Amino acid sequence: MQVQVTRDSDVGIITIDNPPVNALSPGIPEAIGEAVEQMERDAAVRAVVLIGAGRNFVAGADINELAKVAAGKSQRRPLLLELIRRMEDCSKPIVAAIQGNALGGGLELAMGAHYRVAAAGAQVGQPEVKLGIIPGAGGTQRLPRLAGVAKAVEMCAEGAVIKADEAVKLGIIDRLIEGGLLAGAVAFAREVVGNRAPKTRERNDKLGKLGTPQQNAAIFAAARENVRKKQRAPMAALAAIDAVEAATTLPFDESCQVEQKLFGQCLSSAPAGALMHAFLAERELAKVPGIPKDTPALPVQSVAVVGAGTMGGGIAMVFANAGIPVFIKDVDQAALDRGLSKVQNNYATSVKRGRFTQQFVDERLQLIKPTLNIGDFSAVDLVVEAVFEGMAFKKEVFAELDRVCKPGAILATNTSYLDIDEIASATRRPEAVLGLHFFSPANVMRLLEIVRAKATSKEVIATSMQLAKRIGKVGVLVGNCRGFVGNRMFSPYRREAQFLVEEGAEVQAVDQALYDFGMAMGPLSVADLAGLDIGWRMRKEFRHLQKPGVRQPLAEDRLCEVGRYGQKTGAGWYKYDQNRKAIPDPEVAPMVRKWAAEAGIAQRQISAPEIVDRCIYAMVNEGARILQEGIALRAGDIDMIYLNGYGFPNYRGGPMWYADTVGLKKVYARVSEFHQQLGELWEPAPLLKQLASEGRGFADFSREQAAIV
Ligand code: T1G
Repeated sequence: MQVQVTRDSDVGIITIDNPPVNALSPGIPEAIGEAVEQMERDAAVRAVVLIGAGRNFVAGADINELAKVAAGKSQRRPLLLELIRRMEDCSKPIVAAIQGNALGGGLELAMGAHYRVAAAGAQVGQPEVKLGIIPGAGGTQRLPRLAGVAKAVEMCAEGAVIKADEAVKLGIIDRLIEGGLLAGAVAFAREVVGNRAPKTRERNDKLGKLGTPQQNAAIFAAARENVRKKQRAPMAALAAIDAVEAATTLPFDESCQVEQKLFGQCLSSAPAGALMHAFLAERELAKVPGIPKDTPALPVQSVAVVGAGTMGGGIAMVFANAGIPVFIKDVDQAALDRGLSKVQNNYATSVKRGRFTQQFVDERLQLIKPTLNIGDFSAVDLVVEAVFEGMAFKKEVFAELDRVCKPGAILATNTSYLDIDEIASATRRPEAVLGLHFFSPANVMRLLEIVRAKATSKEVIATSMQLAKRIGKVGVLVGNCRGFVGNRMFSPYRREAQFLVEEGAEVQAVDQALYDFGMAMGPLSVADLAGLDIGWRMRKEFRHLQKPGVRQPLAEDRLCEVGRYGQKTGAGWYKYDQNRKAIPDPEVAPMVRKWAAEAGIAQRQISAPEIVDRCIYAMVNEGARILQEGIALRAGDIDMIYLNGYGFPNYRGGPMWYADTVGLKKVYARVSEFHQQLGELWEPAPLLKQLASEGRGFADFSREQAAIV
């Protein structure tokens, strides 16, 4: 039974028991409603406690179900809204007893009770906006009645959760319970027998006087300005503000209808579908065919990092921040000192910005142990190598690590594109070798590509997946190929951005089009940040592998030849001032025009939509190959890489989700068009062609693959 009814003498207890988080899945609101009816009828019951089983109260509506409604595959019935009203109308006092999370519909349910008590550490919030929707069961109406208009607007528009002690101060929670929550809640319920608090929907004292909208006008204006500034797709946040505003200007029933209407509009919007996909896809990552959740993981109590450069230092910070002691090694004292001073500077900045306290930083720095002696690594559980990219050198490092480290220690490389099987071949423990590909700055970026090589053992993969969580990263398991998933797809994206400029687009127009699409930065700005010389050097190194007759990037190589490497030399696609602020450089366009003329590249006007299609579909076409080759387990895994490591807008769900929403037929047609115009780099991926002809999407394909496994 997902909803249980018991009794402690004169107090009835309703327990919601729907693991893992007591989401309000179909059947649960109905069962709570029946339990309330039963309590109302039972003459022996004088008060009621509503509690969640396990660690949480209720994490809200079931997001799997909402996603179906958002996709038009299911109908929504406002059962929760009705249930909450019914609870408020109950003649006996109902006390919601909150432990863990009361979020979204969970908080709405609790606000339908007459009282709320909470265990220390509990938290409440209306995080719906993070899913592209607004509270849909009266949250925008009842929260301002408990917490006041300003706080309710903030909570509904920004989605942040708040801790129980703050919730007490705000009036959302009536009492903190020390000791056992259920016993405390039952005792509280006895105190209020015969003295039921007013229904939340009738508590109007914190709303200001109805009919005098000007008194809250400044709050709403400021909130709107704030979300427009902070959010690139503020539709849901603005709707949340509108709904709270309605609570202050209309009678409850009417303003509830406003909420319902806005909720429905948000739920059927593209951002809602994308954001719910992102929530669910992030949780799917842990599900790896053949590696069940209970696969034994190896203990990771100490770590070592080889290489104290920007990457190595950042990686050391990641482990230290998670409380894991970490050695950091470089070849000489000067390199080590440079690396450590960068780490110290990073921490100092975090203290200045209020992200960490000085004490936290001091403790973390204690955990970072610089060394020149690889012998210090003999007892560590994991080593992450972050030396410069060169196969011969990496193999030397791994051979040495293999000699020094204890049997069973995991040896990971942070390479961005080298073959991990070959690196593993330098050791006698290929089963313990894998890629842990952090993204720069490692202490900030959430993404971690976990690269599985041929021989990597299940235990090593399971350990790495769990470790990713522990160090606060989104770990995505990928296969071994050049550039893995992220960089392999980024390369055609960047290539097309460059080609577009060579064909006549303005540098700023390319960046602006992709920024407007939602990318955190335009591709040419990213190139300047990363350094144009990296690609230039790689192209020189691998020139012998280039197929004759296939178009190669030209402009960035030429920019490098004239000393424009990007931000690091003060100029690349843009000029940079002392603060590294990009300034459009009028010298660039004529240079590129000249190079293009020499290479016989025709010039033309290029529209913003074409810029977006060229760059994004180049990425998607490569993603389709990656998916078909099994380098990524699911389309959603690719999306998680792009959302967490490449600045892809979360409200578009990731490149593969975006392609599905456009429709693969359309995407395929456009890719085919580019293929005709631009040649073999645009050959449509076979999977894209197949799915387009079958009228299916990447998500459908991934679901079917999962079913086969
Ligand atoms: N629905 C369905 N499944 C959920 C869920 C939910 N609301 N919340 C969590 N899960 C699953 C999750 O997929 C995972 O599954 C497992 O629980 C553990 O989650 C009407 C419209 C509660 C803070 O946005 O923020 O209410 O992987 O890995 O780190 O107005 O989950 O085990 O199969 O995240 O301990 C609003 C979302 C919904 C809250 C726990 N609610 N959840 O974090 O574990 S909309 C939310 C969370 C709504 C109403 C509306 C977190 C958590 P699996 P986890 P965690």
